[in-house]
Amino acid sequence: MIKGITIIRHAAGAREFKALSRLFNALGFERGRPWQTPRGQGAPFKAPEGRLEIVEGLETVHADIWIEVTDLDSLREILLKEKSKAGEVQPTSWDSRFFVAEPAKGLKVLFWQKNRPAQDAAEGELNARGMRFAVVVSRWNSFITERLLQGALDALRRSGCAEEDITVVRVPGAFEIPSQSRTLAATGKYDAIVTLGCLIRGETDHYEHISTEVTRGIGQSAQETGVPHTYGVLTCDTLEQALDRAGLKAGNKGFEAALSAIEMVSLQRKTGGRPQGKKNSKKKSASKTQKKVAAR
Ligand code: DLZ
Repeated sequence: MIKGITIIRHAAGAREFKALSRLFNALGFERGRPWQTPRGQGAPFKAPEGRLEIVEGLETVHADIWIEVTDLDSLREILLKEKSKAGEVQPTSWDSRFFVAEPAKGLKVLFWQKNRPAQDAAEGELNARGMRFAVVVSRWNSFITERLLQGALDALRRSGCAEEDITVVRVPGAFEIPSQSRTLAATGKYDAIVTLGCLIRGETDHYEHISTEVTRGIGQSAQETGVPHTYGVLTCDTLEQALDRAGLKAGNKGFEAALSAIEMVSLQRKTGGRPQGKKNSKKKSASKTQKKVAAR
């Protein structure tokens, strides 16, 4: 029933409103839709995750808002650069570090980050801000694939991906997914490709051939272009099974495929894949393989 949590901060005048909007934008929050009426204005900012936590007892630090972050030190640098008050980083008693900032008079914001053991394995994060995705979805069994698409879009938006960074491309059937995915990957415009389709065994005697070819083609496109592709193509025996995997009993495989895509982009950036920022928009940034593929 509950959809979200909103914390309202009344800015002390238009100047503070502008300064806070600028700062929160610089910190990496996704901007919501701003509003303005004769009585005032609002600038919403969204976080990938929201929590309401009720605390009793020993907690001594006071702040109006607590924000969990993935890179505490860079964030503090941004605040200092923006001439915001930011206290020293301190350890908590719960295996984390934090500092308190006061970006406007009387507004205390606590930023914290969980400690991770040094030997922790590299893994991707689920923040899609600044990442660009193409979603290739087939129309065959659209009753199912449109649900997968809604799941994928939901995952991307909730993870901070901006609307203009999502491109949806529809193809006739699952068989067409690999070639279109490859065309898109080769443009160099996307950080990852999410593939969505639905093959139902009962409806086709060449089910085995199509599903093998689709799976192989998607994998091959990923390997040859270097662009992560994730697999949200259902291969089911019955419509009922497909329905379960498109939002009923077994979750939504479109949502899962989109989350995997975000994680893979993040991981690729951490492990020396395509550099952040240079990604994609200019032809110059495409890898040699991508250029070769594009030229075919
Ligand atoms: C032909 C066909 C059949 C029989 N079944 C499916 C299916 O269950 N799911 C799907 O996505 N596509 C199916 N197709 C269409 C092929 O994927 C392809 O679009 C056509 O053969 C045209 O190349």
